[in-house]
Amino acid sequence: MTEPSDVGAGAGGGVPPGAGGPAVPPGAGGPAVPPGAHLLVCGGAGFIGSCYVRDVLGRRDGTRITVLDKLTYAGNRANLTPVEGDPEQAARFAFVQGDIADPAAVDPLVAAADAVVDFAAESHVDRSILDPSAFLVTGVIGVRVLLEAVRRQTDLARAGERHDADGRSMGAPRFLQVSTDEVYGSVEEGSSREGDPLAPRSPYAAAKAAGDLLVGAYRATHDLDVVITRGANTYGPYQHPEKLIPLVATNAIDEEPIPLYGDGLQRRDWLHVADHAAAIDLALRHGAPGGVYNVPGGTERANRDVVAGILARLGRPWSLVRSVPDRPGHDRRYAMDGGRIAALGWRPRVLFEAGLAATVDWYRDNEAWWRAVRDSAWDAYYARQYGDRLAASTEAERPA
Ligand code: NAD
Ligand code: TDX
Repeated sequence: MTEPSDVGAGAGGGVPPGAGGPAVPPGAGGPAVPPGAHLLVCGGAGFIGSCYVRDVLGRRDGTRITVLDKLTYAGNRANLTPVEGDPEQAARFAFVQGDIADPAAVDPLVAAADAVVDFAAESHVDRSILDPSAFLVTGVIGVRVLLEAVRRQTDLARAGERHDADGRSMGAPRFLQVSTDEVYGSVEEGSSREGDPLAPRSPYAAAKAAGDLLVGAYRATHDLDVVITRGANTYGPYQHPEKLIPLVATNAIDEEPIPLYGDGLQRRDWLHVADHAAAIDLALRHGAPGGVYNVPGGTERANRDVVAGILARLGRPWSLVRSVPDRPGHDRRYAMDGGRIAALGWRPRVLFEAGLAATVDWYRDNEAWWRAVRDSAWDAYYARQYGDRLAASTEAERPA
């Protein structure tokens, strides 16, 4: 049965069940994407994508992964070193540097894949405020290029003309778009459900919402086998130091000022990266065709309290924290209902306080990783984003 929170049928409507896709609804049989499948993982050298690749290949269930990644400032081959340094995993892994907005790069890779998981995006809200161009190229044109490739392969499969390199028949590829809680906009109270209207408020969130709408359009128009996940604020090892938790940890290690936007009472729902990756994999394999799945962390915290927790772990004083002018259009709160992903059998496993402590320890123990990321381009970004703000900063009020 369809549900109002599925994509592709207009506001609030249901979606007819997929006619040609290989996917089955949860509980109705085997997984839509079985172990041993060949996955194309776009954006797999980034923070969440690389965790997904490490975790899925680490299961050693025969799954093969090809990563397509442009290696923007946020993409980092070092995030995949654990995979490439393990001969058994390396044999099931391939890396292609390329752009999801480039059909010449995308088409042959989608042709060889059983499923496509799209993590590729420009992912930092502050950078989208400075310059949204790349957000739109990747988030709109790039998603369209992927969907067009999936559409062509779906047409071939429906005609019985899709084959692998050994001539074996292949079904239509499933496409999973990794989206975000930010598409719902700021949620003053309660929690967003999958069927709620999209109300993005930053250029980043608007680009992500546009991607979601395109996925829905290709579902409605071409009956593609698509799934969307909308994850909460994610944290853990290998996150680029531009984001709040690693920024605070790395600045605190160096005893540098820590910029806290506005009053620091904005609230985020924190989700450990391993839990996020597990939810994406579950939705890929067992999600309903056309299904949308919120992935909440279940751990709502004010920014100020998160910062205090990091400082306590590192034994650094609150006096490092500076209240800086607020982010324009700053969303006050995100919160999502997670009933649908829970019904598939997912629960977050990492408790926030334990996950935060382990993450801070990882940054303390892996300085070489983040110091290499903080190159001259980082210095230029940091000066542009924080120079004037820190100059105008005031003492930040301590949490109670
Ligand atoms: P990230 O910035 O760490 O990684 C993005 C990756 O995509 C990088 O490896 C980058 O090189 C690659 N990329 C960017 N543009 C590309 C293009 N045009 N073609 C190919 N590769 C390209 O981001 P992340 O935090 O790992 O986020 C991954 C996905 O999850 C994004 O779609 C993001 O919107 C979504 N998301 C992130 C969070 C979060 O808190 N970080 C929460 C919910 C959803
Ligand atoms: O220097 C800072 N000071 C500060 O107070 C930074 C970088 C952030 N903040 C605040 C802004 C937010 O309220 O901390 C909160 C978290 O900020 P980010 O780490 O930039 O994340 P956010 O804007 O909430 O978006 C994140 O979660 C949803 C990811 O970056 C997105 O990719 C994801 O979709």
